[in-house]
Amino acid sequence: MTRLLLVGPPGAGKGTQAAVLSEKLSIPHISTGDLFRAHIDNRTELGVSVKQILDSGRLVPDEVTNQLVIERLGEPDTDAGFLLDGYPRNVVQADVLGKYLADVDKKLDAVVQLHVDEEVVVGRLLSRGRADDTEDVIRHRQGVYRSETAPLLDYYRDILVTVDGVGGVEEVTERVLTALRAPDR
Ligand code: B4P
Repeated sequence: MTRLLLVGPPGAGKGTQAAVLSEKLSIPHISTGDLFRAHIDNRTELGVSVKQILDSGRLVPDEVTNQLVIERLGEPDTDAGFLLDGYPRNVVQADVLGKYLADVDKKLDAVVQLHVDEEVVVGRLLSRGRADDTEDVIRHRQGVYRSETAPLLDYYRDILVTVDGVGGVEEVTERVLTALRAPDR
């Protein structure tokens, strides 16, 4: 059983790596970004309320995000483990996750940081072209990452595994798997 978090700036390749890793490790991939975008596409009440937030690159309020994730973690497929991608994104969310896991007598195995320099991720996102991939919004999301999410690297320092996220997709996946298997971890 493997319980993992994937952390990195927007465009680091979290979604890309999570899709491959969840298949290789046979654990569900839970992406808060994907959950929000599915609500937006289906025009649910939640989707309507978060669309502007995603389009502007701000974070969705913690209560909304926490509830969505905790509900998802309550589904039976997570008994096999899980790979959380894009959550937690700040220390408040990390505290809520930690409390939830402690209540159900579970703990995280590792937090994988995909390390990619800001100029590289900005270039990647500009060529992806999602609705929230305009240069201003991308720069704003990088700022949110630095102020809100980067403190998690220290928060999780005891189980943090840092991997270079620059290179081909398969190459990066191999680096993550090798780092997770390292005996001194
Ligand atoms: P996310 O969906 O998490 O999106 P992201 O951080 O922009 O992208 P990611 O790092 O997954 O990059 P990807 O693999 O796609 O968040 C979107 C928004 O949702 C947030 O701004 C926020 O509003 C909201 N949100 C999400 N979670 C939240 C939370 N917990 N709390 C509050 N709000 C939340 O890769 C990017 C590009 O790079 C792709 O084009 C890809 O093809 C390319 N790429 C990937 N790997 C590559 C490689 N090795 N080499 C070259 N290109 C590569």
